[in-house]
Amino acid sequence: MTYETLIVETVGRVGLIRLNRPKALNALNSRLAEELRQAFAQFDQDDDIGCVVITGTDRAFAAGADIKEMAPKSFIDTFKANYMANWDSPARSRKPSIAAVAGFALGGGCELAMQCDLIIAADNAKFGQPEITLGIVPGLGGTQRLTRALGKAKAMDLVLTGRMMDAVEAERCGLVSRVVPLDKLMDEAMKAAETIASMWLPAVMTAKELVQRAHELPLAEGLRFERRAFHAMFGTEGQREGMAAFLEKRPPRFDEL
Ligand code: CO8
Repeated sequence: MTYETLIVETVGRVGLIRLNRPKALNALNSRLAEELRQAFAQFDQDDDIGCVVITGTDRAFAAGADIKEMAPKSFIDTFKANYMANWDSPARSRKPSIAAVAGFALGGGCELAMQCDLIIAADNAKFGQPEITLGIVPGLGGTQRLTRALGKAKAMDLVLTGRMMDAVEAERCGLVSRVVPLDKLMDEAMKAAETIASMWLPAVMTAKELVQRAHELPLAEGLRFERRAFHAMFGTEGQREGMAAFLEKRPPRFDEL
């Protein structure tokens, strides 16, 4: 598969996707969304991939959906094509993903990062939902995932004013799991991805699904669902190997299962 808007590679058990439209600050267009769908599908099907990292450049993770592509569209164009309905590859993927964010993560860029399971930010990262300044509203989770992640006060502030917040504020309010110096960003993200990818994949996929459900289910249902998944783990070779390794004081050999 040849990609035009992405650079896609495999590093050990980690799938690495670099957004590659640097002249447009990695603005997300339909081509890029389709290529992301294909890259995620490829990694999802590959048993040797345990985690995916998405990143951009030092200047921009992604400065939003491509305004040049969007500007001429009418309501009927977007409605008939169900525009952006398939721009949710990281959220759909059953494998975990990490957004390694440097520079701008705005609009669709912030929404793409939020679809990933962890955001690791460089100290120059800037997050925001500036759609309101373009006369529109967020369309891919900027009012929904952001509000669940940060709460109403901060989400309203960002969505209604369109202002940007820096990495320190983003970490303080829970959008970002770690902030690191720019020159350490990829090391940190790849190390985290390698750690995740070294675990037993079915347990990792189940853990991701459980945390995702926490946003969707009432607490009692979520707890029941979690307990059932926990019970199911005892029918797996991952549980046998993980616990045997602990008792035998050796590292688990999940890669041999
Ligand atoms: N779309 C298209 N081109 C862009 C975008 C964009 N979102 N952002 C930057 N560019 C282009 C500029 O047009 C410019 O190109 P050119 O050199 O050909 O004029 C180039 O990138 C460099 O940009 P600037 O010269 O503007 O760079 P500055 O450092 O002066 O400013 C900013 C950087 C602040 C990031 C500025 O470019 C900016 O404000 N960009 C737009 C940010 C924005 O409004 N984003 C939200 C877009 S709407 C949206 O995302 C809706 C999401 C819906 C769901 C999406 C699902 C994934």
